[in-house]
Amino acid sequence: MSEDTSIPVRPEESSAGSSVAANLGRRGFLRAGALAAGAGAAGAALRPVAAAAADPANLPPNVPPHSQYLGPGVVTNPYGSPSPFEAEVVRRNVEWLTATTESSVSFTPLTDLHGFVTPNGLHFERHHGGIPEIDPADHRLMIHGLVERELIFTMEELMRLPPVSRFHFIECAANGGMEWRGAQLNRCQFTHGMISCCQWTGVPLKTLLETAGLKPNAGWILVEGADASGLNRSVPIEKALDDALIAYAQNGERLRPEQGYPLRLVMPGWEGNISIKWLRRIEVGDKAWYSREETSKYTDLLTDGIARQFTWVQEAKSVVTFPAPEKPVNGAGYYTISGLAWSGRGRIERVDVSTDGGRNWQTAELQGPALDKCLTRFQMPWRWNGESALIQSRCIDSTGYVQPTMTQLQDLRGVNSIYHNNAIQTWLVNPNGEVENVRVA
Ligand SMILES: Nc1nc2c(c(=O)[nH]1)N[C@H]1C(S)=C(S)[C@@H](COP(=O)(O)O)O[C@H]1N2
Ligand SMILES: [Mo]
Repeated sequence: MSEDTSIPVRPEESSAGSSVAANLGRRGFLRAGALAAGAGAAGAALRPVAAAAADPANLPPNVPPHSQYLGPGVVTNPYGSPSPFEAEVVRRNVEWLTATTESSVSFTPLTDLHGFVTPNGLHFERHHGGIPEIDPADHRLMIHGLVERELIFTMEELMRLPPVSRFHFIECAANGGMEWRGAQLNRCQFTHGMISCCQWTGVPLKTLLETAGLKPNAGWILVEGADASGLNRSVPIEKALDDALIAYAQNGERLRPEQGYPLRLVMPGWEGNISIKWLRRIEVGDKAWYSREETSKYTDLLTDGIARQFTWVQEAKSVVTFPAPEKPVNGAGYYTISGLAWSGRGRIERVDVSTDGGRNWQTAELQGPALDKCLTRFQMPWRWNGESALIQSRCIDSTGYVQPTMTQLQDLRGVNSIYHNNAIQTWLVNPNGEVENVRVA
């Protein structure tokens, strides 16, 4: 019985043994908590909810209460939610980054994910005017401009068309934007969490444009959202006719309001800004519109004072998700280094991992499938000797492009950029197991 404390505890379960692990974990949290203390709400969100130590009363040979009594029945929780023991696995924001929460970002907890799919409730969010509440019965998608037939689709009409389902990541161009001048945020969630990956279901944009009939001089489209920001971007017709998707579902269910319910554009491999949420209008034209989001924003100021423009593609990038600042190492011994890699130009071909700051590299195993413009999980066995280690990953995509170091990136781009930081990340593992965001190259 769980009340029977007379049953001896096995030595390895003794409080001395488990408190080391618990303290290590707690130190890891405290460190992240100290960073986030300056970050207001994020500090509160980082406090651990439960100690990791086991209750000896629930361990063999005892029979724990959950094996002795009936649990709640079906539809106790009609939609379903994660175990209360997973309460720390949530999106987080960094309060000082933005002036309001309506025009802000929340980050995916990458270090708590498995495989390559992001659960819908953990997909990162980037809104410019908050989340509109849209009744699908009231939503329309309009196609006009240089077309033979101007069209207005209801959701019901769109959902009668043959759908496709494809796995793709969406990454904000500003992912890692705070790290250009050196290591800043001590949590992988904040350095890399503006990326998520879902199976998106919808209609190829090509189908809709062909139904409308493109005029011969159609060269660009403008895509626009129905939120208060009315966000809009220009897209060359070649990409629009290639793999652009008008999506109404993610990971098997209708889009979440945060992801653009009832309809969004998914522009595979391109900066997230172009994947317009709450999509209401597509105008076909013969040139780009040069909107706010492709002039004042989403351009990259170089050292000579000239800004790069229309830098659509998210170049190949990777990050180790274990170990990481929020996932410390618990004593010398056997571990599996794990992480995620992706490329906006194709598939991930190879990922190399270094434990000595990039001096020596070993090829990691790709968990597979390694899909086009999709997150790919990699892993490598690691025996930690308890000494300081500098963990890095470097990916190569199907075009042969190799993920650069920050020095290589800055040689090309300077330090004025916010967007398109795809540099190699370094995590310093300290002898006490704590892990820190550092810059070595
Ligand atoms: N209508 C509209 N679409 C939008 C935005 C927005 O604010 N309004 N944000 C864009 C940006 S900057 C990004 S990175 C992605 C984020 O998609 P997510 O919130 O589903 O992660 O949506 C893009 N689409
Ligand atoms: Mo973005």
